[in-house]
Amino acid sequence: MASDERDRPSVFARLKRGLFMTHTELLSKMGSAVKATFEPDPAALDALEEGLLAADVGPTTAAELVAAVRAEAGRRDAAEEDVVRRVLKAEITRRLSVNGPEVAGAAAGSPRVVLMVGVNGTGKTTTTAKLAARAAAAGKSVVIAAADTFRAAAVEQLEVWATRLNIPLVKHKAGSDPAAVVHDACSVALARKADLLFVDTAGRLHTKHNLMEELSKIRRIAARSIPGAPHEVLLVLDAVTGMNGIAQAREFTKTVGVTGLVLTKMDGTAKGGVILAIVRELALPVRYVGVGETADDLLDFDAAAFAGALVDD
Ligand SMILES: Nc1nc2c(ncn2[C@@H]2O[C@H](COP(=O)(O)OP(=O)(O)O)[C@@H](O)[C@H]2O)c(=O)[nH]1
Ligand SMILES: [Mg+2]
Repeated sequence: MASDERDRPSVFARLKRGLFMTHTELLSKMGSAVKATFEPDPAALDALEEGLLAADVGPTTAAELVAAVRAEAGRRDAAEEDVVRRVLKAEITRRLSVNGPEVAGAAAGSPRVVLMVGVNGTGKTTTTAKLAARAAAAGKSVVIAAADTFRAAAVEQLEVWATRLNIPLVKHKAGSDPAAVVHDACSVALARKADLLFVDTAGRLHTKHNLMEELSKIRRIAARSIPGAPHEVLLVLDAVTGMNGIAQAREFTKTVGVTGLVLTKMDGTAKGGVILAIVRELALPVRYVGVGETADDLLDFDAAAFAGALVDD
């Protein structure tokens, strides 16, 4: 976690608020899963599996988590009340602790470039602004590139954020080549000796091939201007639509070299368990979780804290 100790309770509380529905449902199923201390109750284990499925962890993960609980609860020396909770927490934490591809550091004195990708409406622009805001608040020098040139509204949306946050924004007019925006933004970031350059991109679906080509070109242009860029590629996924977006997500991971995930809209109707299904599918680490629409509503992802928020009282 980048935030200091004093921030921890509030971060945890906000994560827990976001997961409240999932948490409550799961707890109600979890309670009776193991009645006798070392005698798992099959009906209760079925109820637990149902609860996990309702939390959107996916059928494979649900079955495996129940199997883990059954195995542990069946051990004669597992004479503890909270065996279900303990096993679930450990298993969920382990499954979410994915290393993912190595994230390159920026060369000394050159900006670190973070590329935001994903399909339309997942929260790329909002997350770009949130990340820029938190970096600026931490005293970093930040530049934003409006490389979603597909719609004029996209540039305007980012401009509103940039103005409010007082962060320099590099933009061209709608319809121009996004790689040219990135080229300019790299020059601006270098000239300002910025620490970070965040690149917002377009996410339209109907021209998937062009979009992927466009992202490849953005990558090439960034790498030509700044060594090692983009240092990080964050795939932004909407937790509400969850697994529906997984096919497209795989497309991005194949073609643009995603280094990590951002799961947005965890404050809404999303079932928290979907993170387990997504991480299992994409084998990429979750870096951030979006829990609202304001600049503050972004949490660093912490596997153990997430597991705790899901299954602790
Ligand atoms: N509740 C909630 N809304 C979000 C979150 N992240 C983004 N949004 C909203 O989702 C909508 C689409 O976000 P946007 O950043 O424009 O998505 P983009 O098309 O990927 O750039 C906007 O109305 C955002 O305010 C989040 O974490 N929680
Ligand atoms: Mg956008």
